[in-house]
Amino acid sequence: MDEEKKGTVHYKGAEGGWGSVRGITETWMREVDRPGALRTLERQNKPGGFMCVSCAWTKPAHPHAFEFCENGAKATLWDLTSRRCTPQVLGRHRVSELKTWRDHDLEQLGRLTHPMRYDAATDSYVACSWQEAFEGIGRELRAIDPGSAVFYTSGRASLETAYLFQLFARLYGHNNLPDSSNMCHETTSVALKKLIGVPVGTSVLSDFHHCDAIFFFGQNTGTNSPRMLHPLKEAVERGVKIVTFNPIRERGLEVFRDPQSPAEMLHLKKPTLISHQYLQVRAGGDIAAITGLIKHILAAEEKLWAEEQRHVLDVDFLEQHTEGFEALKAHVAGVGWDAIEAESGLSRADLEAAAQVYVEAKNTIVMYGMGLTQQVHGFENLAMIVNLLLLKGNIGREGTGCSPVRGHSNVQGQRTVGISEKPELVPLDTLAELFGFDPPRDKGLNTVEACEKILSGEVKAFIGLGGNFVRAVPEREKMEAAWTRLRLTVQIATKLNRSHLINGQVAYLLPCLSRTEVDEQASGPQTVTMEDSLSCIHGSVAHNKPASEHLLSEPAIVAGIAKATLPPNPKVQWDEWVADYGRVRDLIEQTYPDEFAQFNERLFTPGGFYRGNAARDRVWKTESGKAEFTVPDHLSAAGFEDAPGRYRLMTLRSNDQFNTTIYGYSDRLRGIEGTRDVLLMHPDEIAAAGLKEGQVVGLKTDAGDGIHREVGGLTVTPFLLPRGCVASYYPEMNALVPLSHHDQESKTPAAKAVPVRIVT
Ligand SMILES: Nc1nc2c(c(=O)[nH]1)N[C@H]1C(S)=C(S)[C@@H](COP(=O)(O)OP(=O)(O)OC[C@H]3O[C@@H](n4cnc5c(=O)[nH]c(N)nc54)[C@H](O)[C@@H]3O)O[C@H]1N2
Ligand SMILES: Nc1nc2c(c(=O)[nH]1)N[C@H]1C(S)=C(S)[C@@H](COP(=O)(O)OP(=O)(O)OC[C@H]3O[C@@H](n4cnc5c(=O)[nH]c(N)nc54)[C@H](O)[C@@H]3O)O[C@H]1N2
Ligand SMILES: [Mo]
Repeated sequence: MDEEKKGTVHYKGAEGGWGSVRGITETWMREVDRPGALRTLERQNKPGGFMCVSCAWTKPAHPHAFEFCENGAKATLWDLTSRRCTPQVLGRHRVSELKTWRDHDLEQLGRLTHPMRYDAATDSYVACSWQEAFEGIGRELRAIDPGSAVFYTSGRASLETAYLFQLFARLYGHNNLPDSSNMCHETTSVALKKLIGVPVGTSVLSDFHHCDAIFFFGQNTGTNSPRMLHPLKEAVERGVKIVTFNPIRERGLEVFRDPQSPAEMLHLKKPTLISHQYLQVRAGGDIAAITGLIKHILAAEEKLWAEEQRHVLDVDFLEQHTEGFEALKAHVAGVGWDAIEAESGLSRADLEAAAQVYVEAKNTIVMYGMGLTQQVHGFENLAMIVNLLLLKGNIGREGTGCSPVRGHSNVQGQRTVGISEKPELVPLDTLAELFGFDPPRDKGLNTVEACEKILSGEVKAFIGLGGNFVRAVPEREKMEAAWTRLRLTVQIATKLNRSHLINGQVAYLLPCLSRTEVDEQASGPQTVTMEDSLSCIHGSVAHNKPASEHLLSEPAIVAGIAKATLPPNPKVQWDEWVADYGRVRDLIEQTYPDEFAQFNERLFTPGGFYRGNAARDRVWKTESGKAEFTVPDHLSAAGFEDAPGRYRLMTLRSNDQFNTTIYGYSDRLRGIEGTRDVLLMHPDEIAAAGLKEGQVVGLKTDAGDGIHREVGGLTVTPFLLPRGCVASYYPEMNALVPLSHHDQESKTPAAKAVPVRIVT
């Protein structure tokens, strides 16, 4: 990035293009001295290759030559790094010293190579054998009440691993299975399940070929799911209108230069304009914005009916398939445009223009991400999306659908195969029969509840299957303090992160294979599987040599701990399952026969095999048996009042990170370089607050709960945000998020509108 663009407002180049290619090569040069790296990237997201470890966007049946994006490549190369975090390397530093390092520098130590145990006497990690680790963990788990243990999953582990992990938890005796999705799309799982009867989206890839409009809320495609830009670009070229609601003008949703197109790369052809209309809604303003859209749609319906006796709405669908339309209609009529404009920050004219796109489109897809789910009234955000779609029968018809854009590459699939704290979502009777035991039937802990019970001291043991729990959750200071009071902490990981430095009294760090590495077991090299955002299941085959000969696969680690913990059970054959993951897939098929029929035969179906979706077939597995309209109780999703000096803080991902993994310090598409310690603010608001560009300030939480939470060292940086909104980066800002600040229904932490004040 040019010197003059440092820390400034907006990057002018398109998403994709040479910038993304340079992003890839820079990481590659830094991280990998292996010649095979490019071959590895060629295999990414292809049949017979491995499925990207980055986002969950679907993998098409006819992939591009390079079916990966800048950030998928970075994620792969991050795993392929030549650096090694051996016990010798780690042993050079006390854990208390490592705690002062930045996230980026911790992971830069490289791939973990040996199982290790924390030695409190020397405040350092020491190597141990796998057997010692398993026996030590088993001993601790046997000594406590199973209900006081928490087994966390980050969304990267395969279906096979996830299935074994949930089975272990239930055989041991709890449903405490929080997942990264509890901080992410749990709002989706709860809201869509209640309103349309399925916990996942209803669109499939071919719908993108048949839609006329796409409404896009709170998702940053250019950074977080760049491969999705291809179908979006193709849609735009077909004349599809994309309407985007986002407080930030995200580059990837404005223009896209296709790295697969030589003409676009050489600037012979103009890059594609993605959004037809771009509405910079205020953080938390989407309920109001959609209320405005619906107001216009209902007015258009009245007008068309009066003038031509024709409908805008799909009245047959409303009649046959939905419940609660009249109540919504009455509610919307009662909300004034002034209130809508004030809360959404958008003008009536703009909202009417956007609504008119919806009125005119035969088929519409709505896509959304964290901007909607991570809000105190996130459930109501999604209920408004469902309301909008139902008006014109835009669910369960070709070219339509509700399409949440998922995060981690297998986060949706883990829930499909039983990682859930909610017993009603898991076929416990089938598990009981298959494995001859009495599974726990009480509700387990989700992420926020697990945090509450860690704070209260009721949780004694934590096993993390990947992820960086302590760094990803809200209420950092208290959580880190409480963490050290746990009796046992076990982290299964590829690279060192902050959660590995805040240890319980007994702590193990267990290194595993990454998805690109050959997983050799007794029956030969193994395949693993994942489910993408569009409910398609793919086999993933690795080709690389493991980063260390001491690594075990995730299934082998889970089985190792389980065997050391549980009494023998003839129906539970950990060794046989680990020897051949095909047998685990047989178990998944037996547990979920409708979704996973002939699982092993269908592993390599091009484009994955679709596991089906009742709402797509207009079968509504809801309480009423119909798709449900909802009258929202709030006009703001933020969950707190505006007040002088109080801002809505959005915690953002940069283009150079994957969640808590910080690749570098370049948020290229937003033009922010060299630092993450920024406070983004509109120039007018900088002036109004009496601040100056470049001034270093702090933020403190303004939640009125008497708890002091503050982060300092943030450079005021002008950025075009809506009124009353400021932004900075996740995970640094998690210290400001109160644990109680979460979606009311699903308990997803509300990280996209946190009440803060500026401290000078
Ligand atoms: N490269 C890369 N890829 C990733 C990840 C990563 O960190 N790096 N993370 C993965 C994971 S786990 C997930 S969950 C996804 C996350 O992907 P996203 O869902 O895109 O999540 P965020 O990056 O948090 O950004 C959310 C977007 O919402 C906007 N926004 C904030 N508040 C509001 C609001 O109130 N209303 C609206 N309409 N918009 C709002 C922000 O400006 C931002 O553009 O990406 C996945 N893919
Ligand atoms: N303020 C704020 N907080 C947020 C969010 C936000 O937008 N704002 N987003 C939330 C969201 S959407 C999510 S999903 C969570 C993310 O929370 P997590 O999923 O817990 O965190 P990650 O950063 O994805 O985890 C990274 C670590 O996973 C390990 N890892 C990587 N690959 C593998 C593997 O193949 N196997 C194993 N076993 N380990 C591996 C590495 O050690 C790496 O350090 O954070 C949430 N927290
Ligand atoms: Mo996520």
